[in-house]
Formats: sequence, structure tokens, C-alpha cells
Amino acid sequence: MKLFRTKSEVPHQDTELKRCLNSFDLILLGIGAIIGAGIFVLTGIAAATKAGPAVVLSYALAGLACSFAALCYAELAASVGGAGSAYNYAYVGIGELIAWIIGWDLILEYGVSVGAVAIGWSGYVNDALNVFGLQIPPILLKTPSEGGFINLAAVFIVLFLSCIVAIGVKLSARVNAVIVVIKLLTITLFISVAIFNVHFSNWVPFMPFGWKGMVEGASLVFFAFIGFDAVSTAAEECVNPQRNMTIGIIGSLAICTTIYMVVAALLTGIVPYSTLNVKSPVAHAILAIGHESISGFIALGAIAGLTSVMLIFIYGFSRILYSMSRDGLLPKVFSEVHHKTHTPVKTILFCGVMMSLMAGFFSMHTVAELVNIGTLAAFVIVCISVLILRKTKPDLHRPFKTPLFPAVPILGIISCSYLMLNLPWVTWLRFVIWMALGLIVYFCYSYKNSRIHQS
Ligand code: ALA
Repeated sequence: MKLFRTKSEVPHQDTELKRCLNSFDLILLGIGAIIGAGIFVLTGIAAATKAGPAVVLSYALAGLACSFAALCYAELAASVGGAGSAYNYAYVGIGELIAWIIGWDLILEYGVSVGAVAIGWSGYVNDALNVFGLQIPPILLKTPSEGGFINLAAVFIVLFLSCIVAIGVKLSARVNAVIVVIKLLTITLFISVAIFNVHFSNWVPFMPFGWKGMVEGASLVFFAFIGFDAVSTAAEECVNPQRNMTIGIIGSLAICTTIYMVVAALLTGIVPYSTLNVKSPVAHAILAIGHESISGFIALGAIAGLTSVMLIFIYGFSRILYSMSRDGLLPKVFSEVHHKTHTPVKTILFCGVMMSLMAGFFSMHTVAELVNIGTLAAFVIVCISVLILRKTKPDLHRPFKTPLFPAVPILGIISCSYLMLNLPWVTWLRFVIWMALGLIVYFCYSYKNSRIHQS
């Protein structure tokens, strides 16, 4: 049994997907995927329960870890490419088994994230409906573990957006562009009101839970950064992958980190951090300082923001499955592209149903940390892939090279591992079970059906 066979043994595969995305589309795709439940929901929880006003440092720390990984992503996306993102890079850089592990990991990241964000979305929608005197019956808003039956709004939004993605890439990129503008306007509105209402006394004590709290906060708000890697799943649909990918990944991450730090500092500056453990902290804080209508607009903007995150993740999820199936590691049906829409329609609809079930029956709290551990593990493997590929394929054409090599990938490995270690043990347990399941699937199905094995 050969566990480290690499993809270079597979003949070049021409893409059937349509090349229609440019750098600007990718930055919008990135911002669309990155800014969502993290800033609109988790900032308050992290400030109130983990970091206090030092949540701004939590964002800086998580952003720093991501930037190391992002530079590695950009190098691999530009030189290796492929619709499968980190899965594809590991396949070429290290070998099939590790690629399978990372692919399985990404299925967890993308699938579970959509469910988590959909749950947050339904909470905001319920808040917005309340403003107009309407209410979703609680039994149709809560999961069984919360005393309800199903989170129907969350199920609905996942299925609806899956259909949008299935219709075609360009359409979903356009829908996304409109939503990103709304999201940025919402944040600008928050900043322009909050900046005149800061009370410096709210920043004292700055680090009420100490260094440990700040780092645990970083492990939690890391969720807010997940998504820049989704840009890399579009590598086969870019006009000029080398240039577009680099600008798309680094650009969107830099913009989002800046926004997060500003919003986190202002949020904890306008109200005491201890009051922020609520479902809609950003809107809540603006309401608390007496701006009712602006708070309503912010809630609507948050709904738009969460929508675009789901849109990109459904897209990324289907492309990961597409890539793994094309390599023979998953059944063929996942890589069938529809002749009219040029998208893997069956895969997208399958993903939509799975993710909507997750959104309907699980609670956000249970899944957010699971997403983080899976994603951090994927980032660590991406950084390792850069180190290995530089050694094994020194002549590979690299339009973008990670600066300060090998310091950046090594720092990426250290910082992402550090954040993983600060997650609860129960999250680790769930992660280990998921990965063990993945290995069973690999050895029972994927190893035999791999294109490498067949060729
Ligand atoms: N970064 C995404 C969000 O915050 C997953 O919703």
C-alpha cells in the first residue's frame, strides 16, 4: 500500500468549469465569505466571556495567524491551483493520504460553517420580524436540544442559497457583490455612530481575563477569519489565476482584519464589555446608546452579511467535493457538471440538503468551535505543504512566493497550532472522531477508486 503517492502522477486535467472571475470578483468573494457571524455575533460573546476589551488583541492574534497561512495559500493557489483548494495543494505537495485528511477536514469546515451561520441568520431574522410585530413560533425556531422542533428559517435560507449557487457562478458572484456593498455600508454606519460615543472608562480593565482569556478569545474569534481560503476554491474559474488569486486572498484578508479591529475596539468602547453576551451585540450596543432606527438598519445589514457568507461557503463546499470526486476519492456523481449552468448541480443540491439538516437540528454553540479546529488543522497542513514543495519541486513555476521563507510557513504552523491547543478538549474529541471516520472511508473506498490507483 502506497500512502504518499502524489498527484503529479495523474495526467493534467482540463477544467470543465467556466473561467469568468477577476481579482475584484475574488476580493468581493473573500469579503463576502469572511465578514459574517464572527464579527456580528461572536465579538460580543468573546468580549463578555473570554477577553474583555482585549478582544481587539484577540482579533490581531487570530488575524496574524491567518496572514501567515494566507501567504502560504497564495503561493500554492498561484503555483498549484485547482478547484480543491488546500486539498489539491496537499495532494501535489505531500501525497494522497494527507490530501484526503485535509479534504475531509475541509468538508467539516465548509459544511458545518454554513449550518452555524444559518442558525445566526435565523436569530437576526427573528429579531427583525419582532420589530414589525411578527414572530416565528418558537417551536420552528429552536433545535430539539433547545426545546423546539426545527430551525425552519435556517433550513429555508440554506436551501434557497443552494439553488442560487446551482444556477451559475456569475450569477452568484453578482448577488454576492450587492450583498458585500450592503455589509460594508452597515459597518461604516456602525463605525460612524460609535466613534462619537466611546467612553475610555469602558476599556478599563483592558484585559480582565488575563493573557489566557485573550488567547482563548482569539481561538473563538478565529471563526471570523474563516473564508479567505474559500477564494482559493475558485482557482479554476479565474481569468488569470496567478494574479487574481494573490490579490484576492491577501487583499480580502487585509481589509477584513482592519475592519474587525476597528469594530471590536469601538464595540467595547461604547458599552461595558460585560453587556455584550447577546445574540446581536453590534445592533444591541447601538440600541443601548439610544439609536433605535440605526440599530434596525444594522440588524438588516447583518442579515445581508450572513447571507453572503453562506453563499460563498455553499459554493466552496461543492467545489471541494467536486475536486475530490474528480480524483476518484469520492463517487463520480459529485464531479458531474451540468452542461447548461457549468456548475456541479447535483453536488450543490446534495450539499444544500445536508447543510440545511445541520442548520435545522443543531445549535450554533456546538458547531462553531468544531469548525475552528478543522480549519486550523487545514491551515497547518497548507503551511507544511509549502515547506515540502519548495524542497521537492524547487523548479515549479511560482508567480507568487511567500516572503521571508521559511519563517512565514513555520510561524503559520506554530500560531495555528497554538490556537488549536486553546480549544476545549470536547472539541478535540469530536474532531478526532470525525477524522477517524474519514480514514475508514478512505481505506474502504477512496484508496481503491483513486485515479492514481486506476492509472
Ligand atoms: N468568517 C465567517 C463568519 O464570520 C465564517 O461568519
